[in-house]
Amino acid sequence: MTESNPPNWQRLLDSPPLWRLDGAVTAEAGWRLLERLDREIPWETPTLTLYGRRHPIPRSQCWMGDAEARYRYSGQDFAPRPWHPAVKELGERARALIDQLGVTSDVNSVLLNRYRDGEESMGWHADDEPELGHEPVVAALSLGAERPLRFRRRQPPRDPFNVWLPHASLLVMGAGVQECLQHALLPRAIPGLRISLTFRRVMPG
Ligand SMILES: O=C(O)CCC(=O)C(=O)O
Repeated sequence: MTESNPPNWQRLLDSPPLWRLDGAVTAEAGWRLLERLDREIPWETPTLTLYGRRHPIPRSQCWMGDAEARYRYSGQDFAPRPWHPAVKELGERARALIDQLGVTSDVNSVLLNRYRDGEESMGWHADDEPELGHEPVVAALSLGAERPLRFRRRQPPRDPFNVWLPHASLLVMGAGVQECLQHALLPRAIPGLRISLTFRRVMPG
């Protein structure tokens, strides 16, 4: 952690900046939220076309946010679902926490991802869609099973590394992360449900 960081935030990478805060919500509140979101979110499993064949994504997800926060992801257009009250509250909490870092995070939307077990995953990508604007800040709240988010540089040397995401932690990917790095949640023999909420700002089109 560098001196300029508020207490409790861990600075995991200097450039581009990556921070993690453990206990962004209490563990107990986090377990209740995990169970509630699992039950109440309208989870979907869209299909992707890869080499001309359609495949369901290996997880389920839900795009949620302000009405104007339309998002294109992997070639598909997602209109946001209206905020679930618990998710809205978490977004406000995430925003207040990110403010402590002195970075701008005008959150207006969130991608929720649900991984039923370690076999479910998300492949290499960067959150660099044009509607996220220049150097977006993306913050991921993790609930449930602790899994590593793997990062690598876009250019050689790739220098891959893991960031473990404990239950109730908040990872903040600051300015430049999406331009310099890719990330993935790779399959891993780790049992248990995990839900992540990746808060972001989509520029109204
Ligand atoms: O589940 C995670 O922590 C990763 C989610 C992610 O990479 C994304 O929403 O872009």
